[in-house]
Amino acid sequence: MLNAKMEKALNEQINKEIFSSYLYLSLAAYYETLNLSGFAAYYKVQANEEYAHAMKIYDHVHTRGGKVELEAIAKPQVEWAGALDGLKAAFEHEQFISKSIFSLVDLANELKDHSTNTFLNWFVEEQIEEEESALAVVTKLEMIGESKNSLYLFDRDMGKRAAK
Ligand code: OFO
Repeated sequence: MLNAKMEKALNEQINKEIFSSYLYLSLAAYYETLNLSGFAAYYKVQANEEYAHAMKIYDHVHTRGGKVELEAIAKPQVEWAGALDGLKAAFEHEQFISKSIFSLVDLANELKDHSTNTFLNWFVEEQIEEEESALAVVTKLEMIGESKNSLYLFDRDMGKRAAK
């Protein structure tokens, strides 16, 4: 049975993951306006992954006899200062999500909730990957600088991202 504190914190994380999905869909829509369809496709895939993260937690709450209570999802940012700014914002957001996952692990430790602790291992690993890939695309776009040809090729590569 889930401790009430853990249940509340997991519900909050469901909200954060769905917000992440919403944020990345908003970022995808922004890249459509820049005619960067590969970037847009990349963040549409990311948006679906975030929804899947929320559903993993949703399932865990039910498996442990808890109750899922959905809250309102905040409006995400809709404009960025350019292609690079959007990628940097995504990296910052992933760092924020990592901190949130680490707090959940701390809470699971404090409550001696071993099953949630084990469940969260997947998220800890996932955040390493999420931060790494978010930073990798920032670094690549910084290397490209003002080169339109390279941006064209990078956009094409971004569009090749497949769902996990
Ligand atoms: Fe759910 O990992 Fe990104 O936010």
